[in-house]
Amino acid sequence: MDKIYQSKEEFAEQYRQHVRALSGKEFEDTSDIDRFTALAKMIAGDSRVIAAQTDERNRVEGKKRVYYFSIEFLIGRLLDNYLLNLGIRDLVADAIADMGGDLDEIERQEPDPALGNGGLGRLAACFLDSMAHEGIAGYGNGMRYRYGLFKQEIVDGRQVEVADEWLSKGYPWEVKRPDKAVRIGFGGHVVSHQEGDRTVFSLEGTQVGLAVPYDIPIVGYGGKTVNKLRCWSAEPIDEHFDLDAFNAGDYTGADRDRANAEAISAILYPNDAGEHGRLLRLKQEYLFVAAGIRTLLDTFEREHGDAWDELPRYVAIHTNDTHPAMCGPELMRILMDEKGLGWDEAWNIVTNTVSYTNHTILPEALEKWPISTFSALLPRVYQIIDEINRRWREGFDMSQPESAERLRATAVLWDGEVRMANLSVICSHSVNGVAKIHTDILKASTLKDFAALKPAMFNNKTNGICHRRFFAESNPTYAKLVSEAIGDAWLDDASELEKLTAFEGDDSFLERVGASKRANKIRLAEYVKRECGLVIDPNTIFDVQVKRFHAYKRQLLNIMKVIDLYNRRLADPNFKIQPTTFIFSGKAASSYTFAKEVIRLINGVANVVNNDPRVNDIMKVCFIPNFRVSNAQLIYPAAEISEQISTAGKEASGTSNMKLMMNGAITLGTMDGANIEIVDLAGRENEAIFGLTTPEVEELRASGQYFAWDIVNSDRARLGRIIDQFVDGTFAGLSGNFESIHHELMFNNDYDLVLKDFHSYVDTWEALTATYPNAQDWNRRALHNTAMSGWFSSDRTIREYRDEIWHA
Ligand code: NBG
Repeated sequence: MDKIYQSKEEFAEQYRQHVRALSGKEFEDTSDIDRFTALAKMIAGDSRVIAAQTDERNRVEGKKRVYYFSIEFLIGRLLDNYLLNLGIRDLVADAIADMGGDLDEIERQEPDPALGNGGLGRLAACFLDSMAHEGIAGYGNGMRYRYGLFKQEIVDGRQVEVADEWLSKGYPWEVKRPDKAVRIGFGGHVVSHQEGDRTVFSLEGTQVGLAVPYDIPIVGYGGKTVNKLRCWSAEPIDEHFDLDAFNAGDYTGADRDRANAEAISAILYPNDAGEHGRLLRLKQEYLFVAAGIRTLLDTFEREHGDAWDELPRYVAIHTNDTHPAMCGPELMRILMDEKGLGWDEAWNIVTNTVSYTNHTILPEALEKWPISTFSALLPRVYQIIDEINRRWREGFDMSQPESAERLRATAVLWDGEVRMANLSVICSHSVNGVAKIHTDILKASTLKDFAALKPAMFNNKTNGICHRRFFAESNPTYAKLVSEAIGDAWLDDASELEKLTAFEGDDSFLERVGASKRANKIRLAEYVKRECGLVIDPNTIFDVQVKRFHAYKRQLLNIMKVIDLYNRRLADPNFKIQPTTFIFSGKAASSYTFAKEVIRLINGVANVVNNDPRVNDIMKVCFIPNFRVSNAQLIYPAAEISEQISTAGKEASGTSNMKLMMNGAITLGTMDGANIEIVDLAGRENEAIFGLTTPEVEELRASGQYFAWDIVNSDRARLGRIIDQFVDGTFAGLSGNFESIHHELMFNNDYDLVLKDFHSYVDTWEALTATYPNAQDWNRRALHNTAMSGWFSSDRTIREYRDEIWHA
């Protein structure tokens, strides 16, 4: 690797200069935040030099450019990651130590931009890293929200949402590019005129706003490729500051235009947000799509002139879920209305350029917009969608018995709504799911009619994770051990990790694996002490479930297990529980009442269990507030049990399962999402699998023979007790009982089959934890999981996208 700094002296001299230029002070007199800002700006500057070289190389080689459109990018902190990717982390740490500073402390100053909700946004960020590592000319195209996902505080056990001011201290990685701003029109009406035999459409009377880009460098491991993430911010077109209003004391009125325009990029939508503010969401979707499409066409035109037929050869547009679904129609609009192409020619280009990843089968998450809203906001785009829909229907073979149903299922416009998933499929040449089972379900059910019509376009790309961030960077003690054993080629090529299997019989190595886990548990315990004032014991098993809160993810099942263990221990002091700390973390969408109640329940149970001297040396419940990339990186390395307990068939893939596996946790999970592939790779004997399978869930639901009351009545002693405790005051100390949870299970007939899987889950947990005292064997399974986890590197996933979808 060519390094940008050859010695720590060289680095230190430059760094001192940067600190001076930025703060006007000597390094010794600056605060850590000044030190961070100067260092990040310096590395960002260095990265931009490499970015320019990358651009030049791409241009000379005529590389295909991949534009990854995603309304979320959860990039996390960048400094440590970039130092690692540039191969200078140790050099910089040493140099700063010599200067009397502390790199870790400096790194902690970095804001953790919450520009995403969960797995989907983090996946997009892992993909950026891997595209840069693989030398792909890959560009992220997203939104720059002024307020990211809310900060979660816990008050009386409840989730309270607080605005996340991640930009308040500035963000040194980004550069604003006002020269690259794009005008975006909303509203207005479509007019047409004839040019020869061509009807030309245009918009009149639109309200125009500006999309202004901020670029963040994406530094690939090896330091050869630096790509770019471009995030768009909304601004008014010109300053309409009303001085008269201001002078009359109407300060808000004076700046109304700015406030209205900026509202579009003010907040990130939580993913279950429901109806409110939906118009704004649609504006966001159009803004980043239209701005991104404009930019990529400008670049193409600079390099290839008006050879539009060549677009699919030089450009791939990937749509991450349905939020960028307007990529197809918007590209049609520009090719036809501005570049003068006919429909068929433009359509051919669009469908060979655009591809789509589906991330969920949950019907409530498949976006739909009322036609009335959509057509008023985006009349020309709507008109094109209408024509796409018309042609789709026209081309339909109606002769088959299933044709009518198939047309209903695949139409873009139906029942007064625009169906974004169908639009995404129809505009694409490739549709992929994110784990084997998920793709199978898409083909067999969610998108089965498309799969019947166009089987070849469906393919699977099992998700992956950036192993450099989530292993090398997050778990330095374990990473060091691994590199001592097998060298450090695994940073570049995660499949190298498999060489660790040679150490599964090496007792002293296994002991060191255990020691590194212990060090990580101590590190997490210190964080928990600092953040929540709770003391947790690193000698206990760390049992971890960290992810968004959602009914199907069944955090409820997990906490019911804790209640059950607690009850049984109180009833019988000889009942043996392997001492365990039950760790939860995650946010619930602000409008998702049930998920928020589960958070409150977990904290209610924690309040009882943690304060009960009869049990609190063997069990503790710990809810870590405000789950985000930065604290996730402390949690995964400390985990010993990875809870992946969704109702089978519901979790498209999951990615925390992969991160936890790589860090040596054993999966306690259902046969769902990528858990299935974890089992395939590491062997069922090295995980703990329980519960109904997807076909069993489907069969049970279809049978109409599932009765929650029967299950509870068949086990009054344990299940019945827990159900009663939701409402009898046992856990009500912080903020009351949990009627809605009781109601969901008993009167809503337990949609997520929590009761059904309860015994199998608790039994499997008990069997798994009973093996914990045999530390060597536990460590062996942990090591085996790490060794087999290399396939889950997002480098592998991205190579599959590159070869099989983007052909880049
Ligand atoms: C989520 C799925 C996860 C999956 C991630 C990334 C959405 C809509 N879907 O199972 O629930 O791991 O996407 O693919 O956020």
